[in-house]
Amino acid sequence: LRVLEPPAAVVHTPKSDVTISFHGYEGPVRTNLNLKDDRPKLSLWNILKSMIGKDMTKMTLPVSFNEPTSLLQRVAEDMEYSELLNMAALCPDSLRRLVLVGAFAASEYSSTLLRVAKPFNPLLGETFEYCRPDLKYRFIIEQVSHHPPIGAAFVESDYWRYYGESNVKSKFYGKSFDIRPLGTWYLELKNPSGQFELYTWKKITSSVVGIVLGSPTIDNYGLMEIINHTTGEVCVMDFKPRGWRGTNAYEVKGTVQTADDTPVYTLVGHWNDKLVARKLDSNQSEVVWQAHDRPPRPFNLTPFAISLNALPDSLKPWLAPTDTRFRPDQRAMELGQYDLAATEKNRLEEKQRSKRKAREEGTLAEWKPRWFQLSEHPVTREDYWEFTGEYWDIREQAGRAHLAGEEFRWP
Ligand code: CLR
Repeated sequence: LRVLEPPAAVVHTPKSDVTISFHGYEGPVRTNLNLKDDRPKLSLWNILKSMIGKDMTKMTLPVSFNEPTSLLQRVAEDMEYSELLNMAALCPDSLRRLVLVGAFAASEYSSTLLRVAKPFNPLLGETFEYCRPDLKYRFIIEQVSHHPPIGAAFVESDYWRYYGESNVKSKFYGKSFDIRPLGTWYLELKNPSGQFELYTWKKITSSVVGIVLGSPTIDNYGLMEIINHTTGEVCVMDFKPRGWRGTNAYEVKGTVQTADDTPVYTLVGHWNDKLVARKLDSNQSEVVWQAHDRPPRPFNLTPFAISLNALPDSLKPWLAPTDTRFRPDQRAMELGQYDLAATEKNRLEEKQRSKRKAREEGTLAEWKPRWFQLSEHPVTREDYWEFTGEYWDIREQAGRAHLAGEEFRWP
């Protein structure tokens, strides 16, 4: 087996309009938290057993079951292996591109390992942006609906755009707590001939299992189908449920096939470790994705996840006031101040409730998403949240005004 190195050519020249909004991200990337994870060890089953049949939005849990991330940031975690998309964009063979895109879609699950904790629920209109000048992409997500909770995201780079909605249905069955994502994810990839191709897929089920036995862990299972709408080629991956005694834990078995269903590659491995692509006619195989190391971190966060909530002074002038990084409850949690986190969380949720009531009573203007609008997707014809593109321009104005000592109000 040989491990695939990202080709040097990935170091491309970014378009100026992409670079412009990297302001504030000049500093080093944060990869650790100075925090002793001394949450009280409570039995999950004792807390949950009265909540069978409920969904996550109807459960009130002690804050010690939270982790210092938000659901918006959990979506940003999808970008940890964005290099796979750069590699796909440079690959002249469409089926191999699909291997790499499939590996990217599966890589999104590696960070869920050992993360039995609840991310903070975003407030309506909460946003989260994340830019990586070194990796040349920028990410933006907005909480566009509260009931049901929906986050609309848009990521762009020179060679690809990735967008979709995070909208999950959850239910506690007693034995397991299942989270079923509903939205479609879209990838527009510029291939080496300069043509944009559209790929789509839906996420599989995430589940907390082992609750009754007192050893809760995360499983991910289901069939994932990644379609290249431009060529009709498909990558199908089967994420096996952990199974009795964990025999099939983390297992992924997939194939990449032509538009007339002829398998050309197999893509197999484990979502917590690596994926190997094998070309069927030549029997050659290679590791296409390898999970990053997981050094011990508070809350079992990945170093990448820890980078998301960092708030260096250089970044403050550029951020929207709605950015997750400004949430006091989540910040308190990150600093290990769990009581403060709990009271602040209640305060914010109360405030949101009274606003919602005022809107229902007509004393407060109806709320509309600020950076996304509901549209019909030109290819799939499904409803989707279209990014208006405005966010980065306003951010630029805000940051410049701020540095010039002028007043600026985010619209
Ligand atoms: C899965 C990938 C999706 C986005 C997404 C949304 C909700 C997340 C889920 C992911 C992973 C599992 C998750 C869930 C919300 C709650 C659940 C974090 C990231 C945890 C494990 C539930 C813990 C509940 C107990 C502590 C009670 O694109």
